[in-house]
Amino acid sequence: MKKGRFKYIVIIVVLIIYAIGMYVIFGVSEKREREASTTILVGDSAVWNYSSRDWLNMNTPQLLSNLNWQTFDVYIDNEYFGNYSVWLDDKWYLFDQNKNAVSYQGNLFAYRGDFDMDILPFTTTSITDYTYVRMVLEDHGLDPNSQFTLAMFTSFDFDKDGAVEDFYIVSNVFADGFFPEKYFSFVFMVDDGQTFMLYEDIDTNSGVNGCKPNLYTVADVDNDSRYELILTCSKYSNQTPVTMLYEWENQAFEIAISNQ
Ligand SMILES: [Ca+2]
Ligand SMILES: [Ca+2]
Repeated sequence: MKKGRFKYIVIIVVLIIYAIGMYVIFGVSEKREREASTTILVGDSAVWNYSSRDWLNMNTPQLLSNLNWQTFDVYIDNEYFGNYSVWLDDKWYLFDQNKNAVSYQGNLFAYRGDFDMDILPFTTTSITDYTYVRMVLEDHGLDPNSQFTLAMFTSFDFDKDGAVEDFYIVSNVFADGFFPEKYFSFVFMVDDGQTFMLYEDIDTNSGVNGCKPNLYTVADVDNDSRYELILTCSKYSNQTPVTMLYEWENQAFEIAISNQ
């Protein structure tokens, strides 16, 4: 065989191996994402449908009543609870196979879909190290020694690189016994000393317009092997909490869908 021809064969073989490698790395997860279809219930505040890579807010009585008696995989406070039929009235009610009511307490997250959803169990604890919280407050022109009505922390390996990321949830809304000049709520992630904001709200209004954020669910809701985050923000009154689904895109959090 001539040397030149051999060289071309080697290049072609290398290109084919490269193409297969790229397909395995990117194509498979993209294909899984494209084919994934699911309906998720986030407490009583949001029902979202995902299919053909599009999110839909299921917020009409017609769409919602179609879900009655359908079975969902149900999680309470991020722990698997069981496979139950759901029925919507003033809230989601659960029923077992014999249509016996199943009571629950805590944050409900449920899905039905054509794939097994990866849902990350996590718990939050009180913040002990306020270094990054003070930095964020200062960056926003707020008193770094502010008092809080909420100061929670959790850590998990969000980007699956083998090291945990830290998540901070802080707020001073609905203060009782102290009177902040400005009301604020922040939810942010710290990865390798860098801060990435999910939610920020600052209000000079002395009223009760603010909302208290909560990191609700961490799950790969579109089956592309990367986690998404669901955040709720509760108002002072009995209004439905603002509910947002965040994707991690190009080193930043983006809202994929919200119930508002
Ligand atoms: Ca990580
Ligand atoms: Ca995902």
